[in-house]
Amino acid sequence: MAIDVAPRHDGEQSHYRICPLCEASCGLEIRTATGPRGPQVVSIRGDEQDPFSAGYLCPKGVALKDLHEDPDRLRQPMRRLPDGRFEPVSWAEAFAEIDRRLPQIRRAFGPDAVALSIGNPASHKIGLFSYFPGLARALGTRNLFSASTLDQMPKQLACGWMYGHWLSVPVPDLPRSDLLIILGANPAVSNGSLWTVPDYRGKAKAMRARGGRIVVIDPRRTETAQAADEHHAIRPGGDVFLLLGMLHTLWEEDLVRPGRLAPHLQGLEQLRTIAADFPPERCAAHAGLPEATIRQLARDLAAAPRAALYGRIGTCTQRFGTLNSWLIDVLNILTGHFDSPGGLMFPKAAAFAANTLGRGGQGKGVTVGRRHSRVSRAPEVMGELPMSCLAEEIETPGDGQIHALISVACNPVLSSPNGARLSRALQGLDFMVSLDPYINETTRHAHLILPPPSPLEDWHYDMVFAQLSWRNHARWSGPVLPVGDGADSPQAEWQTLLRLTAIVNGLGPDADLQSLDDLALRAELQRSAGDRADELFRMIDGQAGPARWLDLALRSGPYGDGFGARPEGLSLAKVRAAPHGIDLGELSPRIPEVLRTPSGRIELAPPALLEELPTVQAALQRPLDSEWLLIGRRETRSNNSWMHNLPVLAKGKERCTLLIHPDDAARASLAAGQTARLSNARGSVLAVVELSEAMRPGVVSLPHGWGHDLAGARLQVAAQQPGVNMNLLLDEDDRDPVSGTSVLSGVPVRVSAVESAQTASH
Ligand SMILES: Nc1nc2c(c(=O)[nH]1)N[C@H]1C(S)=C(S)[C@@H](COP(=O)(O)OP(=O)(O)OC[C@H]3O[C@@H](n4cnc5c(=O)[nH]c(N)nc54)[C@H](O)[C@@H]3O)O[C@H]1N2
Ligand SMILES: Nc1nc2c(c(=O)[nH]1)N[C@H]1C(S)=C(S)[C@@H](COP(=O)(O)OP(=O)(O)OC[C@H]3O[C@@H](n4cnc5c(=O)[nH]c(N)nc54)[C@H](O)[C@@H]3O)O[C@H]1N2
Ligand code: SF4
Ligand SMILES: [Mo]
Repeated sequence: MAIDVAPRHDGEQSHYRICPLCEASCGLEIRTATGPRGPQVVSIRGDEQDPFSAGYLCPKGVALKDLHEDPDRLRQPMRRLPDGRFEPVSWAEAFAEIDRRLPQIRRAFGPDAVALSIGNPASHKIGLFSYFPGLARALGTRNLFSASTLDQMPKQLACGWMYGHWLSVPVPDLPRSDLLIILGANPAVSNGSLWTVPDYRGKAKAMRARGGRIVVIDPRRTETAQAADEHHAIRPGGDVFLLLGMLHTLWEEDLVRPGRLAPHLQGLEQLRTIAADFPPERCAAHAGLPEATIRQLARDLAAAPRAALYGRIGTCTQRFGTLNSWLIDVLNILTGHFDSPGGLMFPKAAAFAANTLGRGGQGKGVTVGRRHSRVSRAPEVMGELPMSCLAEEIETPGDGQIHALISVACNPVLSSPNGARLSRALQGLDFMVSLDPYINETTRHAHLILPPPSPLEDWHYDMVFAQLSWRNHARWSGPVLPVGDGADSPQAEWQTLLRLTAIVNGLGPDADLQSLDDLALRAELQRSAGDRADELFRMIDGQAGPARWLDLALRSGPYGDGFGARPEGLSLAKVRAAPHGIDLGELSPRIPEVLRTPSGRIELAPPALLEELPTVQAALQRPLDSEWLLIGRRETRSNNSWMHNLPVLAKGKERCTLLIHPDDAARASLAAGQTARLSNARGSVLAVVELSEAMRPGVVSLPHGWGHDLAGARLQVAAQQPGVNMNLLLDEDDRDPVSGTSVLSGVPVRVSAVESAQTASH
């Protein structure tokens, strides 16, 4: 069965495609018609018949057409010339050059000399997500970096320690909840994160209409808070104090009721000891919330019949990010709101979920710190080093120094702290290859850029987000438009990755990808199916590439047909035959089966986290910063750093503005529309002031992912309204040391008015 081939186009046709732009993973109906220039997109709307997203979409979904048609989007490999301009080259030339340069660097300096970095879109692309690990293994480098350490690593680490696998992340069961407390997330705009929940707004509205309550704890009264019952403006970075104060209250007021989970818990008594040290009256000032609020939140959580406390990126990208992620789950567990309807629950994905494989109930757990970064000695977590260590690892001479980089779907010059330093470091590399559709702030440093097909030319199945979904489902997306078949047309990214893997393995630039792919699949079958390997190999559907792995994962997964053992079960063919997807029902309890910890229990008191508590005690002794604290924000028509070039999203008023409370603005003699300077020891940026009563006094907000005025990028639309890069104010050494995740929020800054002669750029 041909998988990578788009359907024929005669007249107007509907296609069903999962939107790959954010975690909500909405099902879209995309209509195409054949015009003089071949098939074109006529309309994009939400697929009403999708059982998972039921017709929802946001403006970014519509922008898939702009992305497809964007003249700046690369369709061919590009090579950087000595003067910094790029010229198109053929795939054959590009790979030949890589074959000439990359293995030579590895021979000269060893495997750590080639670094790999991978960014957010990879988790939305099956071709990248499933073939990237092969390249990482072939390189054998310790220098592996990803956007996880700018984002969710604290959550994955806390879950790894507590439940035994990195992707056993529980999500709120909103449809059956009476109370949802949201800490440091804005799903009304972000559409959810580590919680795949298309149309959060609609679901929240329905929940409140049946008497449920939503409480938001956030330094800004966000769009989510405005549509909630209660908002508490926490001090940035205050979450660990709030959560420990709540833990104290639960024990002090005898509200600990883990219920059914009691026999599955390890370390309960240790929590009681910890809690004793953090009475709410001690925590209040540092949390920036009244003592009574801390106590009330704990009581409300304990009293609600069905409730969930959910925390996201605002709680992760902090000094105590991993402690926060751990405490959030602990509070749910202690109040009986875990693994039960209406609380935090574990999804059960149809494919690729490690927590559905094997016997279950017990496992190896997770390990960290098997290696350390060379310069800062940061421990490896999930096989990765902190993204904020990349620049120093390139710059610092000595054994293990990075000389070359393969960057895949990431833009760390804008997305990580101190991008200016990173930019200089990248420019000094001997060799850099980027897999990316744009010449942007990061890829402008690459010697070669290898572009993907557009999402409309590619097929997809969610490997990651089905494991984080509000409801279980299996959905397939076919390609909507044909990818050109010329030698220089975009090629599937799994092929690009496999070609790079072959080059690293010494097989040269022309290896036969089909036989390499066959070999890898056979090896896996040999491992998992033993004697039946040959038979299963013949049964597997999908020609080559990720489709075959998907068929294998579906059929051997928890709903699978077991290669004939359960004929009614799922297979690739069955999922493909359901254009709107297959509903697999609401979430159901999974403890103990989901656990993979060595003890076979939920580990409530991971030792490495307990070791952090003295640092929290010390922080409580320190006076609070008197400076302004800078936080970020997300905006519906934007997505991290890379969608500002799409006209349908870019139009309208300037969005990279500095939000400031009117009282604060008056204190600093700032008026709306005026330019303010934000500065600290790290740097200084200028931004236009926007007054907002929604800000907690003393806190200002700038969105991230802006600053598109750097020379050499090719983003014509984005350059017209470049905005400023707030990450120039962040310190790359400021991390949660447990997870390696950068502190991206609550950063001290000075704010002052700028003389009118200066313009709003840095
Ligand atoms: N201050 C501050 N900084 C932040 C955050 C914050 O909240 N505040 N958020 C952080 C978070 S949560 C994240 S996830 C990171 C994101 O960090 P990154 O992943 O580094 O940033 P993105 O802006 O998502 O960049 C994605 C890159 O992938 C490319 N791309 C898009 N589609 C494809 C594709 O199909 N194939 C390939 N090969 N490339 C593609 C884009 O052109 C772009 O270069 O940023 C982080 N940075
Ligand atoms: N439109 C849009 N959608 C997106 C993205 C985007 O860039 N634009 N990015 C996608 C990505 S990569 C991700 S990871 C998700 C993230 O999804 P969310 O986690 O929902 O991210 P944010 O909208 O940044 O919400 C974080 C909230 O934390 C608050 N906050 C900041 N500091 C603190 C603090 O110290 N404590 C507390 N309690 N709150 C704090 C901020 O004010 C903000 O409202 O969104 C995804 N969806
Ligand atoms: S919310 Fe918007 S960007 Fe996210 S998946 Fe849905 S349509 Fe795409
Ligand atoms: Mo993210």
